[in-house]
Amino acid sequence: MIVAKYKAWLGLGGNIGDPVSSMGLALRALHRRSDTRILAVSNVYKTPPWGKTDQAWFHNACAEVETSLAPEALLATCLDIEKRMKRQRLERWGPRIIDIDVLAYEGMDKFESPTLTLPHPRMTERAFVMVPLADIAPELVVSGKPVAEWCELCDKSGIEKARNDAGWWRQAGE
Ligand code: PH2
Ligand code: MG
Ligand code: MG
Repeated sequence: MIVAKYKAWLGLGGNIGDPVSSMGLALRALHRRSDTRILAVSNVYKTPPWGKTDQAWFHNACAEVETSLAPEALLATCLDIEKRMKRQRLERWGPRIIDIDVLAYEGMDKFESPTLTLPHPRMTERAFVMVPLADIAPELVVSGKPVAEWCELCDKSGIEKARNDAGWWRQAGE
């Protein structure tokens, strides 16, 4: 059977525990699935908290995946991984061990359902999304502009590169 495959872009982040190893764990869980594989992963950035500022700094990264899951099924898969990693949802924009967001999906310039909005709301204003996304998809057009251009327009103050080894998300020996 021929299964259609699409590219999608994910944003990952966290500010409790060891977010870099949590993001690695989440990416490996996606890569192990037969319906999804990781094509590219950004550097990791340390980023000031956005929205709710009285909390620890985050680590953020983005990934490009190839998947046969439809957008909502991909989101459900990401949320299931968050749940298995014991993410607790206490307050909007509050501290979390892992957050996995579907940012964009090939061929879906605009998509709105009860569970998912694409592109991810406000992503183009958020440097913690656009800086890592520009590492792996500078030419991807989101809301009418390439990611690299949105990235130029963002307030990047405070953002620092934390990991730039391409395989940071893999486990030793993999
Ligand atoms: N996620 C949020 C709210 N604020 N700030 C940073 N720096 N990084 C995040 O991933 C983040 C945030 C809600 O998802
Ligand atoms: Mg989320
Ligand atoms: Mg989020």
